[in-house]
Amino acid sequence: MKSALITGITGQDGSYLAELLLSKNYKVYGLVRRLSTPNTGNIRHIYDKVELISGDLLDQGSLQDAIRISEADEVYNLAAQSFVKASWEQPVLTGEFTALGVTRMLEAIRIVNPKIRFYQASSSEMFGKVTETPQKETTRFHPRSPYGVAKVYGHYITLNYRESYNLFACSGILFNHESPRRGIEFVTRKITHAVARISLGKQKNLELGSLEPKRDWGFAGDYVEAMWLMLQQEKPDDYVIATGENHSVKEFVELAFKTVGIDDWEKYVVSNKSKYMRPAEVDYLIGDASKAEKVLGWKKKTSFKQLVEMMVRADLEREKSKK
Ligand code: NAP
Ligand code: G4F
Repeated sequence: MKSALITGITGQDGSYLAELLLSKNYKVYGLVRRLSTPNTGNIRHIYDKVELISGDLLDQGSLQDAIRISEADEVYNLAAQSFVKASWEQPVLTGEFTALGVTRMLEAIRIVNPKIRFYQASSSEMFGKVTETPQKETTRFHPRSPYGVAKVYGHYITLNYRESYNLFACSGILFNHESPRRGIEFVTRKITHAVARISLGKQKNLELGSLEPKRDWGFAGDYVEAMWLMLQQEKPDDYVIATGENHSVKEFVELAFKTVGIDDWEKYVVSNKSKYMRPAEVDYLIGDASKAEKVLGWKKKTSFKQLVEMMVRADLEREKSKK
């Protein structure tokens, strides 16, 4: 039986990855930071099947302990301060979690067991102000946020430990991926949550920033499969994971309202650009995942339409079941 340690198991991706690894008969450990009120909603359904270890990306010793306790064959480093907008409000903390946290984990692996296979959650945010379309593994990085800069550091330190210490360390450059388990502050979930509430008469309107930015949005459940595949190869490498199509925030809004039978969505949506403006915006992302398709045999399974409908329906169910 293989053993895996997931940092960020309580987040969106961590919960889907834990499900996938359990279905493959792994012993699954999750690193969780101490909170006064535990945040385990995303893993409630598998709570008795995974083992949680207390630790923090800020604390080197706790990472080494987690590796020792789990006797992990594979470590998936998904934990991060992952909300781009917050990275301007807390740039130093974002660097500590999202950049130096990666080095701490790599050091823990190097010291405790350098045979461990390591996955780093890199991001399309690293491409930022894009220099090439579509973006692929060789596209130059031009990050536009403290988060993006921190991810570039995490990406290169992973590559550096692979080259310096011969670690089996892979970096997945994942484009935006969403699901009903997405945090409420991200634009997709903010939209589907509001659309469900508006259709039930619980909310009057939806306030967003700019409706123009375009993202390559996929389904998180499809993307965790790619993470696992990267660690099953003969050689460690880096891969872009994306759907190869992009849509604007406006298109997402339109489709979400359409799912609940509302066509005149404009009357419910307020675009407050100044309130949600980021000091530097990423306008346009679209990925080329042909390397992953060729080498890993990975392909997206869920379309944009299916994703939006799945998220709206899940929010509708949740809202209906609330008193
Ligand atoms: P998420 O839902 O925000 O989850 C982040 C996780 O990190 C949570 O479990 C959180 O724990 C944990 N965490 C944060 N700081 C920590 C610390 N100091 N020590 C230990 N754990 C900590 O993020 P996600 O969407 O699942 O994304 C997973 C990873 O992929 C992240 O690294 C993200 O930056 C990256 N990524 C995401 C996307 C995307 O579109 N989703 C795209 C590219 C890359 P709490 O529950 O305690 O907060
Ligand atoms: O949903 P978002 O906050 O995601 P963003 O910034 O693309 O970051 C996500 O994807 C990255 C991969 O490229 C991950 F690395 C990262 O961890 C995260 O998961 O914003 C998407 C777009 C932005 O252009 C934003 O300015 O939507 C625009 N937007 C417009 N109105 C809004 C809003 N974003 C948010 N969160 N809230 C709004 O009201």
